[in-house]
Amino acid sequence: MHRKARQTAVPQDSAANVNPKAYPTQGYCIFRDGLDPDTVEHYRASLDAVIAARPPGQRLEALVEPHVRASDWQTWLELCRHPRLTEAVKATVQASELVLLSTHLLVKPPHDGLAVEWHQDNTYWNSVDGTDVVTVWLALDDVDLENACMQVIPRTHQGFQELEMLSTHGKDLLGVRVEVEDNLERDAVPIELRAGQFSIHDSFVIHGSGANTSARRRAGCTLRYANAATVTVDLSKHTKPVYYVSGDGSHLHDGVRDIRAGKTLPKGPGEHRSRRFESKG
Ligand SMILES: O=C(O)CCC(=O)C(=O)O
Repeated sequence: MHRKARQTAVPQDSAANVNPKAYPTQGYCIFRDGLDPDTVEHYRASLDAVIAARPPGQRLEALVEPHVRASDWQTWLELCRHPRLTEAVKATVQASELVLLSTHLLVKPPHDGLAVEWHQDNTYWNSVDGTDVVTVWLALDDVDLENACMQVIPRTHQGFQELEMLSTHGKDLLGVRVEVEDNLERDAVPIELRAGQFSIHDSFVIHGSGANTSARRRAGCTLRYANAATVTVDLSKHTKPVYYVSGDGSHLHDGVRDIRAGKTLPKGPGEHRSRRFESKG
């Protein structure tokens, strides 16, 4: 599974440069004009602090919800409402009402970074009802096939089918996978990015990544957003706070935290009630 590493420069002008207009058909798009270098450096330093503070033995792939769990959670919550990201999501899903559902620092250490088998994201979120849900994959390191960047199989979101999840019984991050035939796997596109660049993918598109056997770390931050006008979130089942990051207030529901531009961040980070990934030692 997954295309193997090759030595390559990050392509700036290739089939992987899908723009937001193509998102509805392709199921993903790329933003080369990402965060500015100072902001990226700021987040790389915050990532180093999160890594240094993690419990002994915790895997780097398991650094979930930094906007709730990190000691500098405000830094990560600011990222969730960073205008470069929220404007890109709005342009991609053609929506002005947005909520932030979750974040994850998905860091693969050199030499033994875990694979993420082919999967769809929507199948994990029983608190979320609707199809307008996307993931921003923000590169904090330069990522390419050599250090096991994410790969996407274009157009597999079409029809919004929920594929069966099978157990992997293997040493991978999720422990589950969907079946992908060879002729489909051949279409996989590596999402090669420089630090600060980002992609956006649909929650139904099939994606994953190989093990990182290279000598380079592979760090990214995923941020999941939903169109608040078309997606409902059951707050009693959602295991972390939901944040309203953009809109005119018409879809700001009770219990959702309002952090639109100009609003003061909440005094506390709220609660994270899931133990998923914690056994990954
Ligand atoms: O980081 C990866 O390789 C996979 C990321 C992923 O599965 C996701 O963002 O949904």
